[in-house]
Amino acid sequence: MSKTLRLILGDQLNSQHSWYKTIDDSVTYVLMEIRTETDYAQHHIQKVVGIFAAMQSFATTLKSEKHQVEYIKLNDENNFQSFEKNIESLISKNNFTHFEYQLPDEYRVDLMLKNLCNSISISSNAVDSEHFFTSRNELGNFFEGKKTFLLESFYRAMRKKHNVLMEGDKPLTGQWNYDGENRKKLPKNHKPILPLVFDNDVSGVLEEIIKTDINTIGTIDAENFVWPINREQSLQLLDFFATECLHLFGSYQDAMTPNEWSLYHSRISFSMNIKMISPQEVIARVTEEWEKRQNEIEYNQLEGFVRQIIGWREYMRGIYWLKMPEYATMNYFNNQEKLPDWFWTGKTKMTCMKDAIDQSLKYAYAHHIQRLMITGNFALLAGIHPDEIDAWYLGIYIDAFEWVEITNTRGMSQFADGGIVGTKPYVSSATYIDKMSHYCGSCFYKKALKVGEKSCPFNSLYWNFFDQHQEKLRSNFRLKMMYSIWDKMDPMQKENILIQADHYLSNVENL
Ligand code: FAD
Ligand code: DLZ
Repeated sequence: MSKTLRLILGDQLNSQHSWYKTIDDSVTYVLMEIRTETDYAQHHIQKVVGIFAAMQSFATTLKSEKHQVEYIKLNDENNFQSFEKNIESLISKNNFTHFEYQLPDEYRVDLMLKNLCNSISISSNAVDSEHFFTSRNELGNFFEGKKTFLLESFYRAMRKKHNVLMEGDKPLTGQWNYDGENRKKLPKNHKPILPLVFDNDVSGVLEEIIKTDINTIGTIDAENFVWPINREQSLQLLDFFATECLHLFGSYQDAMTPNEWSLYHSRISFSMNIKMISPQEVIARVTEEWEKRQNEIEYNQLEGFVRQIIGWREYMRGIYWLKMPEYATMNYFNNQEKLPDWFWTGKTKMTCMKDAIDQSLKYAYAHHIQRLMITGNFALLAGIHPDEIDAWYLGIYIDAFEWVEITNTRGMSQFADGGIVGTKPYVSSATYIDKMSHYCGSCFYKKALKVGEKSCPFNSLYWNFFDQHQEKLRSNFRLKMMYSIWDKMDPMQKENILIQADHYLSNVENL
C-alpha cells in the first residue's frame, strides 16, 4: 500500500492549500518543533512562541478535519531536533513510500530538503506553497538582461498581470503611484487608533521552551499574547486594518511618535509570512473596503498599501531567489564594526533609537520607518558589519524570515548589495527624523547641533558617511545635492564634524 508523508514547515500554515482539499488516510502530515529552527538565529521569544502556537493550532484544525497528523513537540523523546533526522526516522518507522514538501521560502531549507530527497530511498516531490502572486523565478525573468531592478516597473507589471486597481490596461485614476502624498507627520495632538491585540494564553508553549536552553531575546506576556495565532484571528486583524486603519495608512505610513508602536500599520506581516492568510485575500479585502467607502478612504491610502503587498513583498522575494546565496555575503562598503550592545537592551540616550528598540523588545515589532530610518539608518552610519545587522533583524521581529529580512536589511537598509534593491543608501541626519517624528524634542541630544557633546549623533555621522564613501557614492545622480552641500561647507566646520563623528564612532557603546 502506498503511504505518503507530507512535511509542513512552521511558515507554511496555509489551510487553503490544495493539499487539504481531500481527506486521504494514506497521507500523513508532519509538523515539528525543532532546534535547528529555534537556533539558527537568536529569535525573539514572541517569535518562537507565536510560531509554535500557530503550528499547534494548525495541527489541531487539520486533525479536526480528519487529516492524519504527526506533531513532534519540542521536548518529545522521539524528537531528533532536525527536519532530516525526524523525517528519516518517520519514514523507516512507518514505511512511507513517498515524501512531499511545499517549496520553502528559505535558501538554506531549500538546499537541505533537496539533499534529503536525494538521500532517502523513497520517491519524493516538491509542490508550490500556493501563497505568493509570483513564482520564485518570475522577477528574474522579468528583469532578464537589465542592469537595474526598478521596483516601480515590476509593480506596474504586477498590477497589470493580476488586474489590481486597473481599468483595462490603464491604472485606475490614471496615476500608478501616490507615494508623494504619503509622507505626513502625525499632528501633535493626534491620538492614533489603539491597535487590535489578542489575549491568547500561550503559557503552555512558553513553559516547554523555558525547559530548554534556547537562547531568545525580548519579553512576553504569555497569558495575553498579542499576536494572531490562527487564521481566524489573522482575518480579524486584517478586518480591523481595513475598517479602522486603511483610511490613514498612506498618510502616516512614514510617521513616528514615542510610545505608539503601530499607528495605522496593519501588523499582518506575521500572519502573511507564515501563510495563515494570503496576499490575494489581503488585496481583495482592502479593495472591497475602499469600494464600499470611497467617500471616506482616499485612493492614495489604498494604492500605498497595495504597493507594499503586490509590489515590495513580491519584489523582495524575487530578488532573494535571484541573488542567493551570494546576497548573504555582500558588503559593498566593507563595513566591519560590531553592533553596539545597546541594540539588545535599548539603553541609549538617543530617544528615537531607544523607542524603536524598546518596542521591538516588547512587541517583536517595529514599523517600516523605524526599521529603515532609525535602527537601520544608525547601523549604516556607524559602519556595522551587515552580518551583525542581519542577525539582529532576523531575530528580533516576529515577521522575520530570511527571504524578506535579508533583502530589506542588507539591501534596502544597508545598501550592502551596492544598489540592487535601492537606488541610493537610506541615510538621514536628525532633520529627517525630526520632520517625521516627535522624538527629537525630548532627546538628550540636540537635533540642531552637528558638533559638541550634545550634538545629535545622526548629524555628524551622516556627513561622515558621505565623506568616507565618496569614491562609491559621488557619481550617484541622486546624491548630487548632498555632495554639493558638503563641498560648499566651510572647511573648518567639515573638519569639526568629522572629528565629532570620529569621537562618536569610538564611543559608540556610550551613545
Ligand atoms: P504595513 O506597513 O502595514 O505594510 C503592509 C504589508 O506590506 C506588510 O505586512 C508586508 O507584508 C508588506 N511590506 C511592506 N513593506 C515591505 C517591504 N519593504 N518588504 C516586504 N514587504 C513589505 N518585513 C517582513 O515581513 N519581514 C522582515 O523580516 C522584515 N525585515 C525588515 C528589515 C528592515 C531593515 C526593513 C527596513 C524592513 C523590513 N521589513 C520586513 C519590511 C517592513 O518593514 C515590514 O514588512 C513591516 O514593517 C511589517 O509591518 P506591517 O505588517 O504592519 O506592515
Ligand atoms: C522560525 C521557526 C522556528 C523558530 N521554529 C520552527 C520549528 O520549530 N519548526 C518549523 O517547522 N519551523 C520553524 N520556524 C520556521 C522555519 O524556520 C521556516 O519554516 C524555514 O526557515 C523556511 O522558511
